Amino acid sequence: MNPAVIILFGLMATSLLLCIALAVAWRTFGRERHAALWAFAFGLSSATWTLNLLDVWTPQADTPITLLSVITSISSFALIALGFRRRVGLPERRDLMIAIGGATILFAAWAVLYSSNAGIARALVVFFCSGMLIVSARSLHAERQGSQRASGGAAFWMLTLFAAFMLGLGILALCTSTTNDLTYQLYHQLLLMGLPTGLFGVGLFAMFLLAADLAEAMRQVAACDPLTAILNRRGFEQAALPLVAQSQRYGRPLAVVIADLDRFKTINDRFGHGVGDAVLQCFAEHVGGAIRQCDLFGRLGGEEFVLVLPDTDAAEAIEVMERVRQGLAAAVGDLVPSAGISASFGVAMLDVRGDALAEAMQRADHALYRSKMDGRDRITLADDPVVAAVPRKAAA
Ligand code: GH3
Ligand code: MG
Ligand code: MG
Repeated sequence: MNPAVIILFGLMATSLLLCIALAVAWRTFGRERHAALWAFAFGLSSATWTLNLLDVWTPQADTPITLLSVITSISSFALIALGFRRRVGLPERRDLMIAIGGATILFAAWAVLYSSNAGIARALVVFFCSGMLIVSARSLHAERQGSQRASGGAAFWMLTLFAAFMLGLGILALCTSTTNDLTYQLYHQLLLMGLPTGLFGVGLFAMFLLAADLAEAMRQVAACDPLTAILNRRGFEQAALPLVAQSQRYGRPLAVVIADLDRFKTINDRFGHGVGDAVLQCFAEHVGGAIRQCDLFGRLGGEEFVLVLPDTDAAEAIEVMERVRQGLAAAVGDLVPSAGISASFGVAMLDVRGDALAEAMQRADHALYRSKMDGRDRITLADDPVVAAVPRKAAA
């Protein structure tokens, strides 16, 4: 059998398998649109190889098959780029892509039908594909710059290399005219070696990105409290580790606060569990609005919350919590009568000489216990009697 047929059949089957794998990933990984776009792209890529296979078998139908394979390969690379842009939430610019893709197809068709130099048609298609790979790589670059979801480092470099390869191939294609010259032979061999490798790489990295995005989403779900949408104990403890390490490394102060709503059971009993839930959400929002972006805030469970305030000494931590305490009734608003809601706080400073977070949290918890014992609605600093015992009634 003709070796070209064997190679093309292998490429057609591989693209089809990637198309099926991406379609399955689309179905099982939450039906993300970019997964569907990538599945379509590899379906079209498989169609391109099938057309090339037909081209080898039926040399008499050369021109229509060439034109069709131009259309499928251009559409396939455009869909890959659209998928990458959509994945990171960039505007798809579909109109622009259709305009550039359509113009490339028209020019390539003109070159195939009317120009004596077939190299122009080849170069146009290869340049378009290279452009789409650059668009895809730029999307990953934007993601690496602007978000925590940066799983695409290797994919970025792979796409960039593939784009550079296609750019070089396009320049080489411009120098080809007949299929007999030496430049064409070189172009063809490089195309056969590089294009399948690159496409296979794109398919593999697309699958990897879908899996990595899913893993990231699962990590976020596992670290998040569903009721208040803030960190849960596990998420908080993980996120606090680097802050604690930094504080100990540079000897900077770090405050740990434990907050507990007072007589919350009574709120549930009097107003119902639904209102209790709403109060918890309001409290989380209220605290979230009072702290800085660099502060960490989580729910330990029930009506108990925890904060880590980096670069904050005890007086500053107490000041922030005092603002939270005093503004609580207004924040909870219409949910429960303002007299019925208050919170107690325990504040502890991390010992930068080697305290573990758990130890600081334990001391903050003891301080909280003292706040409760002393009448609630107050802030207590660990290892120190009441520092800011300002019951609301007295303050008013
Ligand atoms: P104290 O002032 O001593 O802290 O009293 P308390 O009533 O706040 O504390 P206690 O530990 O006796 O009760 C906590 C209540 O919080 C009991 C539980 O039903 C309620 N609770 C725990 N988790 C949730 C929740 O997710 N939603 C609601 N609505 N209530 C919750
Ligand atoms: Mg309580
Ligand atoms: Mg409690």
